[in-house]
Amino acid sequence: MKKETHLILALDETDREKALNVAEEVYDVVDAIKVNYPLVLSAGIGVVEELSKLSDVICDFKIADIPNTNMLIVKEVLKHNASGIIVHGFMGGDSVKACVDAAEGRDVFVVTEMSHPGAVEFMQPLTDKLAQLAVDAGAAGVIAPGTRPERIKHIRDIVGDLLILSPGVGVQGGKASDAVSAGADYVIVGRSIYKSDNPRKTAVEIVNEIRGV
Ligand code: NUP
Repeated sequence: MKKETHLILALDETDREKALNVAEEVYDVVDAIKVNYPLVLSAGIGVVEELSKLSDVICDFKIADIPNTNMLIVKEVLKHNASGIIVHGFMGGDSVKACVDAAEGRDVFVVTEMSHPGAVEFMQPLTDKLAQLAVDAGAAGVIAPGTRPERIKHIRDIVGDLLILSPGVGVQGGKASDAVSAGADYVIVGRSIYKSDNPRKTAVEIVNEIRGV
């Protein structure tokens, strides 16, 4: 995945045509496009391959199953030309390792602590272990909360030079410059861009904010 603007678009728009229009508008100002279930369930998995013609695509499927099922999911996703995949870590090291092995060099990102308020209930007490698990399993990087920059700093101390991708910027309340200052390599932004009247202008503004750090 390139690292030019440090911005990843979260394309959760469920109208396929609108989603593709937004992607075409902003693909050259983002380093990757992240898709999640909302778009894939509405438009079909083929949308991953379509988007991959414009940009690296990360499949945010938060895989969380036994090793064999994880492996099967990753192999299916790769058939559609995804560059990366997001997995959960709480099933344990063997399940994450199965994803890393099946990814054949493509990027696997492990969620360490989610960006929404409820993540402090069950995830936060385990964040350190999940971050260490990502390192031990050979993941390319982790997902850390853009809504809590102090937690990004903390997670950076554990994961060393692994990539940190931080969602939660914009509508969820996080600030792109704060997340990057705290150690995020990329910020992930969805609604603030794809629901904007001018997605490209909004994306460029976020990129400029990041460049100011
Ligand atoms: O901790 C996380 N928080 C989060 O928002 C992990 C995620 N993968 N996400 C995803 O990032 C979320 O599912 C959505 O696709 C995107 C954020 O979108 P938005 O809040 O910027 O619209």
